[in-house]
Amino acid sequence: MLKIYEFKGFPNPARVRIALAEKGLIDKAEFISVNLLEGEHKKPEFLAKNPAGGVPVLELEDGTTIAECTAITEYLDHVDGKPSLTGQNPKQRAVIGMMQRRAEAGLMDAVGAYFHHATPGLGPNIESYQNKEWGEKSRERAVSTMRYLDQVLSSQPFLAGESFSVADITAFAGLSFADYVKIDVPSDLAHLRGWRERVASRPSIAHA
Ligand code: GTS
Repeated sequence: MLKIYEFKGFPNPARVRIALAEKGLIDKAEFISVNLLEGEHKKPEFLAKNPAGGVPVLELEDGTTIAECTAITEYLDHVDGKPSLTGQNPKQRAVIGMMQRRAEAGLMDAVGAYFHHATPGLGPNIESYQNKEWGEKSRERAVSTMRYLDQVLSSQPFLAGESFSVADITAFAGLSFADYVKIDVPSDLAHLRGWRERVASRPSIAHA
């Protein structure tokens, strides 16, 4: 059994739930809730699993703990020897890795910085340092990344080319996070909106 420490409904755990569903592994996973609002992720027991104090974390049967959605997805994608989300040859792997990182830094992490710095975030007990200016700057970065992704999608169906990949998972979860914090997708970004509808219709998204 794969143990996944997470908090259901939150954007980074959603990335791993989608990857699990894409790989047909949802039934092989046991989900263990770590209540972020009550600060469970800051307790020593959890910090021993992920010193960064964040979810999700994958724990393997031998006790190995793997944090970071990209690393978890890499593991899940290769466990059956048939990678479908992270690329099958050097060029695909490189392009997917590049687009994944652009979506992660420019959208998911930027929306996260807005949430933690320019809104109440996880509440006063968890948000011990807030920098509103950085939060607002990060909001701008998120919107400019939406514009960039729209441009990429003007000439190809998915962020890394012809096939759905982990880059699409990251961007999709990033847009859900943006919805939650009320950062709108600008109405003129038709390619991004069309892509979002296509991705939303994948069965794996229902597991997010
Ligand atoms: N880069 C990490 C990954 O890929 O897993 C991000 C992990 C992360 O920031 N998780 C958030 C968290 O645990 C949860 S989410 O709201 O982003 O989904 N945050 C705890 C905190 O104290 O900020």
